[in-house]
Amino acid sequence: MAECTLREAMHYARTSHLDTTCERGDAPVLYMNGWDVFDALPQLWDSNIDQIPGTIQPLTVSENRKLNQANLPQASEEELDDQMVRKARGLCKLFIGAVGAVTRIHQDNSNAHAWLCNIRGRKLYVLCKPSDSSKVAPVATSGSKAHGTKYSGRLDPLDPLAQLSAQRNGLQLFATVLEPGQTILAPDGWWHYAVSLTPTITLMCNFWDRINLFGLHDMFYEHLARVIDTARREQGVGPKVLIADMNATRVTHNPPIEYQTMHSPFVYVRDLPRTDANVLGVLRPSSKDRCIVTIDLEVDGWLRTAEPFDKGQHGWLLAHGGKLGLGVLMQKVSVVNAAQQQLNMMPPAELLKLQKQIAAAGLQVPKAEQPEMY
Ligand SMILES: O=C(O)CCC(=O)C(=O)O
Repeated sequence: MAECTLREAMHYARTSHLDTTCERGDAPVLYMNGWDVFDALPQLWDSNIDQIPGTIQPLTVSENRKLNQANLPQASEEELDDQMVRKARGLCKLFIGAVGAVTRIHQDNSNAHAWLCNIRGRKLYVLCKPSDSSKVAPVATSGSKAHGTKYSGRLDPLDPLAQLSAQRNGLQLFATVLEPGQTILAPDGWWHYAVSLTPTITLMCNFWDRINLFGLHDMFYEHLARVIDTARREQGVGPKVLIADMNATRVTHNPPIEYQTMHSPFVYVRDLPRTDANVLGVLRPSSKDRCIVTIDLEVDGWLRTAEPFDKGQHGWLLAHGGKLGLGVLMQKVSVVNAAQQQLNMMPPAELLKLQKQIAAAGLQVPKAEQPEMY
């Protein structure tokens, strides 16, 4: 990361190709890549900037507003308006590229679509289909970021050998040179690569419509999970760091069993069975405030999702956080169903008798432990 003024960055982008330092390999080509221009200069923001003419209906702002209202109802309308403007403008980034400045092939985070508008200069873009992912040789970068990319590929589309092997593997490369004033759309999951052929200025904006809205939800809940996680830790009420003892009791479930979340509004999915591990994402209630997850392996209080979570990684969920003061987060659906079934199958007279006995004893019908809400 290099620090410089905007004027210096512009000067560098305009002139760096005039000497041969980079060409000789004596210095890398620097790229001002993904500058939060509208956060830095909010006076330049105009709510029309992130609009897309035509049939695409971006839902980024309206859906974010709904998610905020549902999950953070204490915010006032003005606060919400302000947050939405910040959100929208934070998704638009500026790129100032010298000749040869490259953005390696990658997929955008959170299933976002992106439009990239070339304001100045000419840029070569190479795109590959999501279904060709394995041929792009994806490497997941560590952790997950709020913006930018989590998935980059090893493929260098300009390397003649890579082109040959792409041809042999049946990998389709879609290439175009973007002229000033032209915009390219990289839909959710499409791999994209860019190289500046002349000095360039590009505006990029991530957005979501009805096709990839789930990605926006994931991003929202993941962010919320992180904020809460951090706050809990800072206040000392969060989960203690628990290093998973991989020799601890392991139980394999074959066939896998189903659990449902008890935890509202979501449960974290971590990449390791440790409370301080990366949050891969969150499981959201899909219906009636609950979501069902299938589990194949248990290590102490941790459950591994049977289905790979978030682009191929298995996620770990805390099943019973009693020891950690977290309360019960998950419960076995099979157990709940079995108890319910017993009650359902009981003849009405017997059921009434049971209820009377319970009431006479001053007991309550046992309920699942109430989850801690956060
Ligand atoms: O350098 C570029 O123009 C591409 C930027 C890009 O692909 C991105 O930010 O997702």
